[in-house]
Amino acid sequence: MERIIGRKLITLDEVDSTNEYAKRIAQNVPEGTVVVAKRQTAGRGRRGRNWTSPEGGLWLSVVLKPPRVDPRLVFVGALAVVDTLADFGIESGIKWPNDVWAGGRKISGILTEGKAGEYSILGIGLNVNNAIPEELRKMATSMREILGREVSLSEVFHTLVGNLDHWYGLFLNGRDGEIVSALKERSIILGKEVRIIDDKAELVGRAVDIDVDGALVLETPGGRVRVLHGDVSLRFL
Ligand code: BT5
Repeated sequence: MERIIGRKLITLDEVDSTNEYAKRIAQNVPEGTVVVAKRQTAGRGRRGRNWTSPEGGLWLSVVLKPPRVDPRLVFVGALAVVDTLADFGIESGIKWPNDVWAGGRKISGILTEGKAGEYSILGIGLNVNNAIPEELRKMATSMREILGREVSLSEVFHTLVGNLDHWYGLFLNGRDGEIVSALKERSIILGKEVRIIDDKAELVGRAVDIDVDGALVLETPGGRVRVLHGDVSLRFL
């Protein structure tokens, strides 16, 4: 099958945010265009949070034009990151909905954004050889820190692009069941007590399942509750 992800590559030394750049060009480039930058001056997480993006890490965004807007697109990114880390000998797991953790700390975060009917941007930040700032050391790690040596950023990049192509291919073919079951296998939260936080409410319960729509199923004192991702944050208790 013809590759989609990486058909066109845009490499930058510096940018505000690869997601912002990708949004600016989305309408004029083919699906699968990858924007990658050595450093971001205004890298972003969800809800306007900062994403620290010094040189040495992998900061990229993919322009996608899927036939439907689907919150499960974020899983395509998370699964591709987990496979990439495995290809470099690092065991990792997914903290639903958008984090990848290794050695008990966050090594990667995914940010999907889009305009219905036009494009979706899949942004991925992966700490590779970059330094982790002091204030994040307790909660963040990098491939270099785990392996005890630097790895080739371009090898990591090409491996990730290949893995993204694989999982996006399944997504396009409607194989959501496989995507969600892979996500469950690699999940680090199932069976754990968690707290879900969004603008309006907080919910505490045991994470018992991720259903086929990608929603997290929590067992709470008041019964089972489905949490659709959108904009929620999850903390371990
Ligand atoms: C995320 O948000 O985890 C999504 C991060 C997406 C970053 C990529 S890089 C390429 C593309 N361009 C962008 O501008 N963004 C995407 P969230 O779940 O909201 O987590 C944000 C939190 O992670 C911050 O509040 C920090 O606590 C922490 N953090 C910041 N920088 C980090 C880093 N380099 N490594 C690990 N954790 C970090």
